[in-house]
Amino acid sequence: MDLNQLFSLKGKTALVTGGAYGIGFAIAEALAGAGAKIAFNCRTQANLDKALAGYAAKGIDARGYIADVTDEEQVSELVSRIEAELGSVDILVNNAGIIKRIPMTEMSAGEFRQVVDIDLIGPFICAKAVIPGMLKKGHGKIINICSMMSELGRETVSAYAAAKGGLKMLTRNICAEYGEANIQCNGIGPGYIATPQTAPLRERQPDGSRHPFDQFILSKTPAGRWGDPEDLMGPAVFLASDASNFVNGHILYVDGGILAYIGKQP
Ligand code: NAP
Ligand code: GCO
Repeated sequence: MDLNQLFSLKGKTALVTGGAYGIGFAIAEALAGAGAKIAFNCRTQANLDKALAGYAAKGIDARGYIADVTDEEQVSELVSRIEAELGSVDILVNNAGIIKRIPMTEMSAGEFRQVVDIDLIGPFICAKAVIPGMLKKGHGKIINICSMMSELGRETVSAYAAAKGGLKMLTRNICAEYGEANIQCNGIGPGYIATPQTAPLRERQPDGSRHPFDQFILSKTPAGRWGDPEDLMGPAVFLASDASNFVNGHILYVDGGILAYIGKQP
């Protein structure tokens, strides 16, 4: 077996939702490095333009599209445009996501619904849009970006945890429903990663000290550091490649050991 071939994505078309920056951008860069053609979407032209410049600076000819993952029509149009320009989607990374950190009793149902719409229903809509093409081709890879909150609760993130817990089970259900068609659906569960989404949790205090949550996470992470988006590049290539053809319904946690650790004694 040629190991290089096993991990190669040459000739494959990948769609990374929310690939304008953060984890999505790093995963798209990794898939491009393994040979895939890259498509990504986000909601604003400004982020799209900035991302295209970022990809170009890395020598990646990514195609960017404005599409909201919660809008079935926009996603259907997105997938059709990718098919016309790059070929049908072989690899879908459901990465687009938001979080709202609000105590449950202060969170409106609308705010809860918005998080679930983007973080859980969006991945459903995108998977539903690409699976027909994967069935025609006789293969496909779907990677859902889950979270520590797929396993653990924490104060103020009820909607996010509910959505990410649901995304873990959606991953398993797509595996159950389409495994026989040679479609593998797995999840990546990042730990605490330094991106714009977690920037508020890492802000330096007025006295220059670390944010209390920053200190907390360091005490809960055996690796003793926050993750970088780059830490997710290898796991993403693995789950997008033939190297994982018998891995299905699995959530691969890339968390520096958080889920295995009770936490450093104060
Ligand atoms: P981020 O920096 O906030 O980036 C989120 C991306 O999603 C942006 O490109 C954003 O672009 C896009 N997006 C948001 N809502 C969208 C929508 N409705 N339709 C299309 N695109 C949308 O977040 P991140 O930290 O990179 O996280 C990426 C994923 O990893 C999320 O699912 C997050 O829950 C998950 N995750 C993050 C961490 C972490 O510690 N950072 C850990 C575990 C899991 P626009 O705003 O321009 O649309
Ligand atoms: C939070 C963080 C986390 C991370 C990630 C952990 O407020 O607790 O934003 O939710 O984003 O999901 O895996």
